[in-house]
Amino acid sequence: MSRRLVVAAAQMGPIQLAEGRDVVVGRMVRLMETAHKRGAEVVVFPELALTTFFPRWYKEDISEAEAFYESSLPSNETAPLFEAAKKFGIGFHLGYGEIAYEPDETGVVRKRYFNTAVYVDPSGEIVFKYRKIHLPGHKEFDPNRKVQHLEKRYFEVGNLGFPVVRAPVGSAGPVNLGMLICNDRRWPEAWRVLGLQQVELVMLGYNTPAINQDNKGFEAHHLRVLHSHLAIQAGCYQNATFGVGVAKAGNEDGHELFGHSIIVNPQGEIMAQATSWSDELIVADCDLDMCKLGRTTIFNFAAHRRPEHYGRILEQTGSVPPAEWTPGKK
Ligand code: CDT
Repeated sequence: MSRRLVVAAAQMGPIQLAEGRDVVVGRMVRLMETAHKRGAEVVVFPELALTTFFPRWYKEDISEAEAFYESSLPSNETAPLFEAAKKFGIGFHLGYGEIAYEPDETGVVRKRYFNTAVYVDPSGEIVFKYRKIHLPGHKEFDPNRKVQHLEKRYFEVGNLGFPVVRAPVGSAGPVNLGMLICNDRRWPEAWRVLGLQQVELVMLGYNTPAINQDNKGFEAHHLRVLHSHLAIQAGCYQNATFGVGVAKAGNEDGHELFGHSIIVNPQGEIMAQATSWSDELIVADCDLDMCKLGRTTIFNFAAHRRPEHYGRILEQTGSVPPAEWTPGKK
């Protein structure tokens, strides 16, 4: 039986601060319709796809930002996405800000905020959820930055690990699905945890500013895109998986996010790439059996991994200076 799956990346143009969920969801439904017309069986939306990238806006009290989060899925406002999935027989991946009432590490139930993504089956059932682990940016207002990046203020570190779930998707039958969110793509450890669960399709959305405010605004634009692609292509190759990296793009609230959404195969090759900074759908016909080559040869983990030498990866967070060699000293 063929394990071919037509995958769509639904890049989204900017969502302005004042733009309502109804308008955004309408845009997303149109992208799903286009995906269906182009034969796609799964569509991947960006990180925090329902609103502007709100961590750029400082609020002293997080509760003032609650309009940017969802406390249930589906809700009245997001129901059209679930209806479109049913109508078009298409699964979808959605990134959103999540409010959850859950016990924390001390067992106390409280209101918690996460940067979350779900994969939804065409039936409307949520198959699984991932909460972003590598939160970039800072927690407090930084007067030295022209644009804030307050993810550490608005979200807790995800508490669901890096799950991979085998679920039927389109005509391919069961597919090993995994998710990463934006900054996670730059961390090989995250990819490898997915690879160790034989992931075949990594869905990841991003909102990446075109300007590096961490370096007083300087980093060449082409390098910003190169680093995003490099990370996704390497992650796919080294873990023998397809990957769909989907941007929110363009000038949002006066600040630029780069696009360049891509679909990548397990060889690390780009199969499709967005060329606009607007709502744009790209599709690729993925032969999931391609994942076998890497997994059974150069990245046959069982045969070649040496975890007994990877201790530092778990023991250390920051880097430490190396041992020094001094001439003539044994
Ligand atoms: N949203 C997100 O994770 N963006 C980061 C850029 C952060 S710059 C402080 C990214 O890695 O693309």
